[in-house]
Amino acid sequence: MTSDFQPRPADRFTFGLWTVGNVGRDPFGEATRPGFSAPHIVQKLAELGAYGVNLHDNDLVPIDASAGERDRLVAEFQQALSDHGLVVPMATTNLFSDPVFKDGAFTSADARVRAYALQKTMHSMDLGHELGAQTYVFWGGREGTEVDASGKLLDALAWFRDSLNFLAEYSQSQGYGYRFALEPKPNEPRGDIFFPTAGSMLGFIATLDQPELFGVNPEFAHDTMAGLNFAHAVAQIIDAGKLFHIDLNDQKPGRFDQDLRFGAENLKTAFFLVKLLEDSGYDGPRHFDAHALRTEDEAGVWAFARGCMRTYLILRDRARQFNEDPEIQAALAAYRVEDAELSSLTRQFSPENAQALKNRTFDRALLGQRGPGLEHLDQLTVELLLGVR
Ligand code: GLT
Ligand code: MN
Ligand code: MN
Repeated sequence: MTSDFQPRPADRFTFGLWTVGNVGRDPFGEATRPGFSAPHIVQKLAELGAYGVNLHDNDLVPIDASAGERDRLVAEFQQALSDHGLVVPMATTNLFSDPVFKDGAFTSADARVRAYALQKTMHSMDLGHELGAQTYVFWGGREGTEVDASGKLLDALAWFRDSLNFLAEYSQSQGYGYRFALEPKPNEPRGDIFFPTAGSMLGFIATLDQPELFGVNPEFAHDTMAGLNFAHAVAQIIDAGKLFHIDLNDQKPGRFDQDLRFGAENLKTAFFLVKLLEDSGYDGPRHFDAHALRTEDEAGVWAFARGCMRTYLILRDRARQFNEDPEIQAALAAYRVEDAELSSLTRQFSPENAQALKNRTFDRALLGQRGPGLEHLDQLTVELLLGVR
């Protein structure tokens, strides 16, 4: 392993066109920097050592583009990808910017809007396939409500399910072979977004016609906005075999959606997340769904992008160090108490195991007295992160 923390394509770092292309607009202020052309983004990301670039349909092709304009933009993008050796692992649809989607896309109460959302997504899936994407993300930014007087809560779930079932079959009928990754978020831009957490997505996936085609695209900032522990959410998704993609960034809890540079805010959670991803053998893209601060110019945008990747690599190296540190490993070993005989009783139910367990006497007071050593273990972790181990 090299320790220069220089990103390389083998690290599988990706950015969305919309991330480094973010122009710094917010609800109170106009753009603070110009956008970049897609070929320019491809060139810069390749120079920085990224592996790929992801996109919404309208990041590349304006919603009102003519067929000729579309073909020209796609061709220029493809040329840049091949010139600079970048791939497009993931594609998605913009179902949130245009006013037509102001009250939802797949969950709009207007059947015409729902049909248009399906049509737009099929065109976008065609584009993604043309560019080589194998993962298709659904982030339902407008799928939600401000007022539940709409009375559509149960209908919305059914409409969303019908849409995903339809699109999964479309992918198969076209031979696209997409895997779909559903992205939860609790709120913003809607007051309440449907499927606010990873757990709710996992529950919903089980109700689809072909659940094996669907997984989750969790985002660090989205769980953090809700005050949740992102590493815990990702662990549950991995346990379910559903980590199809991941959006890395950072966020202060309880704030508006900040999409900060990865590791900018919650370094410890970022460390445990990177350790979890690396230890679990996750081999998908590490996608940064973040953007440079609104204060920044173009140099700041590329400093942001480089920073996301470097921080990941540094944390990956710290995770390796954690796994190799004898004192930390000793503290971890001391934390766990194994008992082969008891484990053989609790691993699987049988009437005999149940009876043996009921007959057993436990010294509850003694068990309750044990100090597990977590203060020591956590301080060792902090010192490792601070670079003094
Ligand atoms: C938008 C959102 C992200 C989603 C993107 C995919 S678009 O930037 O904030 O969380 O992942 O649609
Ligand atoms: Mn995201
Ligand atoms: Mn976000």
